[in-house]
Amino acid sequence: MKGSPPAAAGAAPFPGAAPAEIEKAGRLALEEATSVAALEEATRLLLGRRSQLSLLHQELGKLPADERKGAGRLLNETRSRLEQIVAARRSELEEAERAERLFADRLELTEVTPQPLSGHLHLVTQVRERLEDVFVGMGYEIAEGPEVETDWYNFQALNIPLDHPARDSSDTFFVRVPGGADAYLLRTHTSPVQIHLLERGRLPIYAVAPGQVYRRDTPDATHLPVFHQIEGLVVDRGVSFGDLAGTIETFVHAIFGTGVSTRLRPGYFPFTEPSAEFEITCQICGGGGCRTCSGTGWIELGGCGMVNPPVFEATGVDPEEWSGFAFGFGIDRLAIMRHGIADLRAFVENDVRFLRQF
Ligand code: 2U9
Repeated sequence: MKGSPPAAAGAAPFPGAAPAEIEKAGRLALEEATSVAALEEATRLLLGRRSQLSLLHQELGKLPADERKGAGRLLNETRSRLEQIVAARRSELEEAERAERLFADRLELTEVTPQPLSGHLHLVTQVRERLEDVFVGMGYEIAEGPEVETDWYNFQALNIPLDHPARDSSDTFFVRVPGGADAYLLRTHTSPVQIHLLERGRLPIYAVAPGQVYRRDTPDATHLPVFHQIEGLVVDRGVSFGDLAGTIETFVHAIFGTGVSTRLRPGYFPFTEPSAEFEITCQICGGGGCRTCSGTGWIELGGCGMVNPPVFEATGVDPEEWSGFAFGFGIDRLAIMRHGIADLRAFVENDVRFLRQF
């Protein structure tokens, strides 16, 4: 601490502590004060009405007249030096306390830079791409087609009779196109894509058609009005039902692992004959039997069969020369089976807490 040097202890005429000693002790006390409050207390003791310095001042009158003036000056100078030190120390301590208060009152304004949220593909898209990879690996091409179709491609060419319940307006979304034909609709399956392929006439065909399809269903745990299918079509010379069974087993192993078995049960579809439903080992119980598989140990994945000759005839393919098989299943349904998801609606609710798990 800066300040004037202590006054030399003159031959002061005071009894008790001389002003020089008071000043020395006072400087020390002022330096040791570490807060404004402590400084005020030290100042009160040092310079206050009942301080030694004030008492000495009161004693001045008792001194002989010729000493009084010098002694008075000595006391005043001592007081004034100490007051300077108090002022300097006060501004130091006030500044320190202000800084401390500011620090304590500061607002935490540190900006937290959010991690950029990196999006990812929806689970259904991931499963679709995985399926595409598996089939491409088996030598299939990926085929796509329009989602708005005509009655011909969605029903007639597939041998679906006029009175088939699937044609009912309670099952199919019909589309009114201004100035267009009446019979536009949202495809109810991806089968029209294969009709386009057959009509194109470039044989043999090894293709899968994945995509979005539409049915007038009320959403519930196992139904969505917009869902995803993948259908396969193979047309070649001498294609057999055994080829179909082997193909199904191959892709089921690729998707679910070789520990999962497949089996076929008789079924019926207008576009395939014979037709079958294919089942895989229940993914919940591993085949032991549970509520999900009604105790059978098997769970249905999709349908399949040999292409029905009327479909070949409708598309200009000679059924005497060519034979083929087809299969189809729901991608969303496969995804919930693979990932143990209880309710299909989770796929369209867009709750990121659900979506980011996959
Ligand atoms: C052509 C010839 C035959 C495609 C097939 C199925 C059996 C089938 C359903 C499973 C569940 C659709 O998602 S799902 O509702 N599909 O059971 N689909 S055979 O047969 C075809 C397709 C096109 C020209």
